[in-house]
Amino acid sequence: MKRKKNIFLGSFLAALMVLSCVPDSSLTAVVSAEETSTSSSSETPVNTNLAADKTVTASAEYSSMPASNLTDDDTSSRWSTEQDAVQWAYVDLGESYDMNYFSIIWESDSVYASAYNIYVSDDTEDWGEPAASRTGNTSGSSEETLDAAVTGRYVKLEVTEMYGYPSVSASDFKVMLKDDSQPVPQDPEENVALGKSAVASSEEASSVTASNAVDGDRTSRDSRWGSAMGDGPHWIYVDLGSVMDVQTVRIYWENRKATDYEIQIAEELSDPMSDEDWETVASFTESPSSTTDSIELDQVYQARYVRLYISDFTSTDPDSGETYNTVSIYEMEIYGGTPAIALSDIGDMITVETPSIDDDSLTVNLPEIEGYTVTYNGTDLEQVVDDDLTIYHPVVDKEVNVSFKIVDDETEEYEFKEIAVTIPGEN
Ligand SMILES: [Ca+2]
Ligand SMILES: [Ca+2]
Repeated sequence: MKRKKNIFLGSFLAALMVLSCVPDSSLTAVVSAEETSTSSSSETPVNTNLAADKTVTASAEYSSMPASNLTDDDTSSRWSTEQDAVQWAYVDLGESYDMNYFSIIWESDSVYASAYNIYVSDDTEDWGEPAASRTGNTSGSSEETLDAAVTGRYVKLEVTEMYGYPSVSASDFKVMLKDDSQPVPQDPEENVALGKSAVASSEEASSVTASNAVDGDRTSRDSRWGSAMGDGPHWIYVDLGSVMDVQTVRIYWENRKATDYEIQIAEELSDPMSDEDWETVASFTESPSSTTDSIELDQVYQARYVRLYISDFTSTDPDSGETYNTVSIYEMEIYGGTPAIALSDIGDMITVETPSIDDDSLTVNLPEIEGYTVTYNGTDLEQVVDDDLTIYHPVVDKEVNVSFKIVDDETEEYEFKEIAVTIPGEN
């Protein structure tokens, strides 16, 4: 184990001594030399799991429970040795980092290591003395916080005694440089709009307030924001509480009525708020292609406020044909990155247009999303709507279930989605 030296105090004293006897130019040289020599340890990101997705080498591992399960950020997968203690696993962080915190989630609350050591080293031969040692543990999860940070590339978890079951097993191992004075970094896949405050230009009724757009419910009609009756513009914005990364905005529209709308951002708002406060980062002059409207911005923006500004919309719903002069969304989500979309969410983007008696073919709208393939998969009544979407009008109205297959191109995972549609009869 290598203790981190108190470098900053050292360089400050050195600078003071130099300052008293030489011109300013020399001082600069001395300070930059010190900075260079300490650069490797100053780059450790704080409050970040340094072990995430890093390579793990273990003394033993069961084939279906490899040691890589320790660093996959998934507590449902675990490393198991199927061998008794003493066993170990070490993580290669890729480069040398400072660290002062370790956490381990063991197999369960009844199967855990009662004694273990954690070593930190820059090589895998000489581990030195443990950075942390524990005996008498009685918990399914363990945390170790050091008084002073240590530095190294390799971090070894050594289990010397198990409780509950003899073979060594754990589901998660995290390594961090914790600094409570610094904010926890934003998770790019977290919806940072969830539960934040939202403000709208108007609300149709007290049951469809702006806050319904950030309550986490994307599908319930009674958990939506609806504008007042009347032409636009209408808008709704979310206050994230502080300036955050913004790259993806997902709007879950009640219907596809908006025909001209923008995503706008602001770092701060005037009092009273003005249209001048807002910068437009995405704009659309057609209806969204699906009610789930995933808008990926051209870069990561910094913003505290994110606004959906709807300049214009049609009062008639292009899918159902119903006319109602408001615009409405179920939910607005904001992400710092570009998280994957759940297959079920893509299924929700498919729409089937209700045919009239004159239509001889069924119109389906399939979302086009990079990395996913959505295909029409037939119906449960091929004599009414066949494989080519041809309609054979029945004698009386018939409800047909139209099936779609949604595939994640990379993982080849798939899901089916069925949408019921009524085919008008001849009579
Ligand atoms: Ca795991
Ligand atoms: Ca909602």
